[in-house]
Amino acid sequence: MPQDFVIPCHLMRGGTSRGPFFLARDLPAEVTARDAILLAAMGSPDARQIDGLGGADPLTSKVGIVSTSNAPGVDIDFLFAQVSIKDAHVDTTPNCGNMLAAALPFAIERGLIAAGQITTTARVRTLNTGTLADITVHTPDGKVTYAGDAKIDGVPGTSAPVEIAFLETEGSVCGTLLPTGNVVDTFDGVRVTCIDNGMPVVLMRAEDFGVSGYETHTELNANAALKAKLESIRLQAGPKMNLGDVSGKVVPKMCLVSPPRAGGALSTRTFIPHDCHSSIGVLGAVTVATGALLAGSAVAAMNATTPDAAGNVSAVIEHPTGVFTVNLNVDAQGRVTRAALLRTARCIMRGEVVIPEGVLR
Ligand code: NQM
Repeated sequence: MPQDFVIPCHLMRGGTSRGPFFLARDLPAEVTARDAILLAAMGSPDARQIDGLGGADPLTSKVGIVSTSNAPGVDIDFLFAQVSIKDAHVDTTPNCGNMLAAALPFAIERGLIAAGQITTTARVRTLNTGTLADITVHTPDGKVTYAGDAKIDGVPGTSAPVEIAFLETEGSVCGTLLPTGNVVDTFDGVRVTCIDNGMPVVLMRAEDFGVSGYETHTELNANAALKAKLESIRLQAGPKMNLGDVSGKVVPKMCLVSPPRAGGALSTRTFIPHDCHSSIGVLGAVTVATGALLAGSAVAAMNATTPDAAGNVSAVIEHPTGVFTVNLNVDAQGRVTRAALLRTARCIMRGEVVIPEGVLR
């Protein structure tokens, strides 16, 4: 008789992303078998993800996998999986700071972490890259609360704050901050900065592509000629950033930068990498802020902020639906040593995902 796979799962919003969260022990350890389950759970490959939990958008085709950590000083491990919508492909190369925001609430709900009486802080390692972050959530009376006054652009309403402080993010995926060895490279005649401070990103000036950089993400998503130009540069930059052939990968992200126009440090439109983000990724924002502070970078001249004498700078990154504030600490050599930011999270559903045998591909 055909058997269903029935796997405990919470559907969580983390920042401006959403997806199912699993305990690692509830999924197969073997990667091919695990990915088959994740694809079936999300309803991929299918443009509408009609037969699964995916929301037919890269920001809602994401999965979080959480376990207790055995690394010294680390409380929990978080593995992020970007599930392709149209292809039978799961990418665990990059981080996702948005989904990371839901990892600690989920770990507390599933009993991996004992909650404090007011707040709970835990050190979380993102297994994709080894990146460490100290995360604090609100836990009045020893229970996670999602209700609160914190507001992030891209999410309606307010929620309890989730504070994330990344400790060392340089070269997370590419090995070094400037993986091509240059502050500026030129591809197809366009000056770019290839950089990784938590997320591999190619920084470019919007004006070099004949756009203002203030278009809506929907307008940019309809611009096929622009997308083709960006993909050509991405395919050349990827191997030079130690990422190999990136044709099937979701990194590097492609970020168009223009001068700020809402009082921020600069304005961005980020392709992740083929769709324009409706806001900006978390580690994407950390990396963009780092690149903007870098002397001589392709977009440095557009940056309207500088660190104070103690090396602190609050970089307000403008994006299509508002702003994202990243608080950076910069050392005497100009190296970013810490990045703190605010997210929110929510548990949307607690239950089980059911996968009939015939759905596994
Ligand atoms: O950059 C989108 C998101 C992300 C990733 C993406 C992210 C990050 O908004 O840390 O959060 O760049 O694919 O969830």
